[in-house]
Amino acid sequence: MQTATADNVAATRQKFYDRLSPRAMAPLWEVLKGLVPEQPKSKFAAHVWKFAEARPLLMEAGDLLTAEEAERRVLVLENPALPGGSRITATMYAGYQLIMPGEIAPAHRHTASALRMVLEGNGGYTAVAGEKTTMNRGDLVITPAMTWHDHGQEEKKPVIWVDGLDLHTVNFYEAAFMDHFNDKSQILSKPEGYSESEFGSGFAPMEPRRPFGQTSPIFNYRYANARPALMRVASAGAPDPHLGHALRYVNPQDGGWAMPTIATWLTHLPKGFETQAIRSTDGQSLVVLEGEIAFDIDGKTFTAGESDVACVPSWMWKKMRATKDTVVFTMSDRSAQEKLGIYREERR
Ligand code: 1HN
Repeated sequence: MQTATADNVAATRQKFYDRLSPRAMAPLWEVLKGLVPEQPKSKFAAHVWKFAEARPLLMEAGDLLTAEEAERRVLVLENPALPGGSRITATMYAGYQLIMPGEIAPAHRHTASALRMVLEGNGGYTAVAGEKTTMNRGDLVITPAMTWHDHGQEEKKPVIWVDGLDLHTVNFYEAAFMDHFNDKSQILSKPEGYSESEFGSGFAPMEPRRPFGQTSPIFNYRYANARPALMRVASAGAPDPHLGHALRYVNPQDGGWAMPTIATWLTHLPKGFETQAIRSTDGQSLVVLEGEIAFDIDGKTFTAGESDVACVPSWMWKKMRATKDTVVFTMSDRSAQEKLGIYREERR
């Protein structure tokens, strides 16, 4: 009898809902719990992409089509929980990109901001906003929103890097624009190293200028500077129990993150060091530059070696153990979350 009554109630409510939907309305109480979870439960999976598997496939792609045909010849790192989504985490796109000798990836610009973590530089270059920079392993090269950029290689070896873009954030806001330049390469207006000299050597222009808005005016954070800095800092004290020895890339104009939507930092873990468990609301992607790491992500284990890429979705407990002296680059949506006031972390 009671069940019949419950069925009755359900049927009555459903009839009511059926009158709402043609009018583009819905009852909040049926969906509230899903809309406002008690804590984050990521739809994405932790994963590691092995460079040893990716590189031969990338070289095969090099035979299949030119960089010009492809516009960008990239193997997208797809989170295995969302095939076809072109996402590594909830908000970020990442991929391994290849430029073959003599190629140019033609100049374009878009609202999404990009970064490149260089794996094989070999004399290749990126040009951003009228300035060229030569790429070497470990360099962090930034393409601020809406700046012209093209890549090329005039030497005889391939160039490979990891791309990271905030494009799912931009697309979420339905705010994306893109333009193609009327030539393969943009016009260079500054000598190589100009931005680094003007903004990144303890100097700034006399008249304050923010050429890229909230994004750093330095667009190549060279590993040749970053690595010795990290190692010197590491040599002078014990690693942080949760972070290891970590330094973040800064915008010299305000001391904040180098990019408004993508936080970037470099971590050194000495061989044998294991971090304590930490979880945070940002979706992280890590590129191992040196050594090897054993990850424990929410109880699952993964290992990542040189040039491998790992992703750690939001709010999963993370521990890292260095099986060799290790340097890791991390990119995440933390800087965007901090600006929105929603970033949180917890440490054990
Ligand atoms: C892009 O502009 C690049 O410039 C790489 O190298 C990957 C993925 C989606 C949209 C634009 C690049 C990209 C991209």
